[in-house]
Amino acid sequence: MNIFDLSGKRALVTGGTHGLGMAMAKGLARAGAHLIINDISSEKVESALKEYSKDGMKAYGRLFDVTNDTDVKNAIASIESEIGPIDILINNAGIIKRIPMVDMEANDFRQVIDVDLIAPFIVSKYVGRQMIARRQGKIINICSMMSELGRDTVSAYAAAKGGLKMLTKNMATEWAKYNIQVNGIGPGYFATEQTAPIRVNGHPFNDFIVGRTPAGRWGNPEDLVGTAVFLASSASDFVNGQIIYVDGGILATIGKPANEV
Ligand code: NAP
Ligand code: GCO
Repeated sequence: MNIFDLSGKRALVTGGTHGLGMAMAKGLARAGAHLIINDISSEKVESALKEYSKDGMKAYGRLFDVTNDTDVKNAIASIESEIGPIDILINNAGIIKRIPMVDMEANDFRQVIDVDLIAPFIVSKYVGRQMIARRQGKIINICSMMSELGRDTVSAYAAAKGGLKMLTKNMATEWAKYNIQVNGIGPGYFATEQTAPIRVNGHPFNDFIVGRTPAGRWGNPEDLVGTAVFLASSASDFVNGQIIYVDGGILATIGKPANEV
């Protein structure tokens, strides 16, 4: 019996058209799941669907803004009626704004909180109602190092990801009794579009992160697949309210001086 088998399961991945979302979605598909991929850009949904089908993966595309309550409510209802029950939800969609707090406009702060914290609440609410009725489900919230650590210029992001960690624990508290497992993944620093501006060769942050990470490298999106499949499968049926950090050891260490070998 393969407790990591996801055959016949349907997985909704928000922001699943590229980056970490696509890598985790492909991992779930390789374990047998059918995919529903969301984004706000129709071009990105179309090109992502071509890539999934090229890899022989069954994927449906759904265009909706995860921050728009009515959009989400209608999208979940149409997915459940046209495609089928959602067994797995990955709240992956996210944005970041790197602005010193003293220079940050309240609306910029609000926008980050909207996408990175309020949207996981909204999407989980409508998917959760169906999972509660079916007495089963898996929800995975994509947290961050900023769920635990602060960093210059990312105040809104840290506030959102810190909040998402606690939302994950509270969702587990409310829904575990319905056989719904809610957990989080906290990626370290991964090579995606989101980190491209700080991952430039010679950029001080790039060298800092490579030195600050005991593994001595940036994460590859595929490094998240094992943890995503574990938290989406029956292998984690008694795991609830946990944040699994996949960070190459960043949170395990105080780090070392740059010139120390
Ligand atoms: P990314 O490449 O920027 O992907 C983010 C995805 O979210 C994109 O598909 C984006 O769509 C989508 N999105 C943004 N706003 C949306 C909205 N309102 N409605 C629907 N979709 C929306 O970022 P990533 O690096 O893959 O990150 C994915 C998740 O992991 C994020 O939550 C991020 O905070 C988290 N994370 C990333 C890292 C890292 O090192 N990369 C580390 C820790 C945590 P568009 O492209 O169309 O805007
Ligand atoms: C940043 C990065 C981080 C990563 C990630 C770390 O500017 O510090 O973008 O926020 O995306 O969240 O775990």
